[in-house]
Amino acid sequence: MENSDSSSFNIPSIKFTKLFINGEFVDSLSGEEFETIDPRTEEVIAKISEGRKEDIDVAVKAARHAFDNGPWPRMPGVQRAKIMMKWADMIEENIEEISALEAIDAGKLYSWVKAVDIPLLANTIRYYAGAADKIHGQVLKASMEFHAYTLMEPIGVVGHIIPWNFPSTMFGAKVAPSLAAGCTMVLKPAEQTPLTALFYAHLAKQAGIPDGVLNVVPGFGSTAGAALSSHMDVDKISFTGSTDVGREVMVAAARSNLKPVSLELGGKSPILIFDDADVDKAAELALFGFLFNKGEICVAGTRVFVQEGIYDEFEKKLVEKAKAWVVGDPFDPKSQQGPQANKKQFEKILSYIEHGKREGATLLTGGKRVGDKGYYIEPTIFSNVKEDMLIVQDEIFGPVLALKKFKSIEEGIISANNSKYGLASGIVTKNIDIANTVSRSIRAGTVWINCYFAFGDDIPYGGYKMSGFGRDYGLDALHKYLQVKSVATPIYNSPW
Ligand code: TXE
Repeated sequence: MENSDSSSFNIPSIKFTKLFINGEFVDSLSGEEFETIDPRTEEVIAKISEGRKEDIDVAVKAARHAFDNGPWPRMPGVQRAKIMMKWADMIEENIEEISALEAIDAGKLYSWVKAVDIPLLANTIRYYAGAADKIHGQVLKASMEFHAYTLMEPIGVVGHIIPWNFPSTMFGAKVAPSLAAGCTMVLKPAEQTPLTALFYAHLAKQAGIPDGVLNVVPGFGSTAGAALSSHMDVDKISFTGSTDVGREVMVAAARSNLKPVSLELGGKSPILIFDDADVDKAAELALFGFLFNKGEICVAGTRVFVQEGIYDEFEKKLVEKAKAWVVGDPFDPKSQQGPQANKKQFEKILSYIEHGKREGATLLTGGKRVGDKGYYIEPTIFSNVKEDMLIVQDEIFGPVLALKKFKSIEEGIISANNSKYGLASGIVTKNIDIANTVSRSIRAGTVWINCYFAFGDDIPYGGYKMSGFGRDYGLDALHKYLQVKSVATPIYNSPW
């Protein structure tokens, strides 16, 4: 592992720091602010207005009014699509500034955000814009002389709560399908990464999204987030974050107005590498699988099981590659891994690493912070792990991998499924029979065969088991924001 130099990138000034409610940037009612921190330097980037329960109330009221009386849910889908397309173009026109904001707020690689995250967000908006005029119900073959059909109606006011690891792509995954469906919404970004969501809100207004349709209220989970999930006038909550908070959100939804909830939660995804794999390619895949976005991705492949015939060679190659991986400033084009997004995360990862050492796993490489400023951590690989160790069971959400040998296909499948989570999984083999058997046996929402992180706007994505339920992306996500109304009428003057 090398440490790259810091570059002298021109950081943009921060233009938007207030709550975005009913088409305006406004101070929070309490006048309180919180700091958003640059994880490269541990210094304050900006002070952000802190939304609390009373601000959520105002935002929900604006969204309610826009839903009940405004043009958005009533306009033809093609018109919503036109506005959304314009918004997507405007996001791409501002890609450099947005990418820089994302890099300083979340410690993400600038070049990657610019090449992948922001274009993906723009395309997500376009994908759902394309669906906005294709939302329709069915004509039903009804018994007893009724003519019946279904209408697909927008679910209403949606509350979105998103995390800090993919602030832009998560924003797109939630906002785009709900906008296309004709919903109005209040989005609470993570307190660690509020900058890009506010920028998108500003552009949404310029693009023509009517006031009150998209409201963005930065704030903390226990105040603003809890107020949103327990609000009596919010019709649906879409949440991405930790499993513990997901449970709280569901309880709050049940205790208030029984609003439907979708949860995209934690993961501890397995990758099974079989004896027939190309060892070098498999090591490359596994390396990227646990180090992409510094391991701060819920589908990270953090449990890698390698069949015994190639285990030793694989381990050697993987460790070599991890040692050559470049950790450094996210604006430096040589960097492959920036700082962890925030202090809490940084400390959590280091404490898991210490725990792994104490539990008796073998530390093959890494295990320490990099430098003495910024939240940088070495790529860390443990071998000789037992499956009940915390480093094998818990989501660490950092650049930490648990490596284990397996013998038979059956043993590999049992190990892969030995987790409370079920978000994603990977299989590396040239044998179609193995690929088919294993992909049907793994209890996870996604199986990647001979690839990893194969995301797409049209590929639904979400969890089994305690990784949550409901899907982001694909038309499945659009349907989360629609509800079915059945309409029936007699065909002729029936006795009914
Ligand atoms: O998550 P939280 P944290 C996992 C990952 C990480 C751990 C903790 O393992 O290390 O969670 O991260 C809002 N009511 N993931 O503490 O708290 C909060 O403000 C309503 C996996 O940051 O779940 C933020 O907007 N909302 C994950 C969002 O929930 C509440 C991504 C997520 O924060 C709330 C992030 C409450 N009571 C973390 N408390 C993934 N699935 O990708 C907090 N929030």
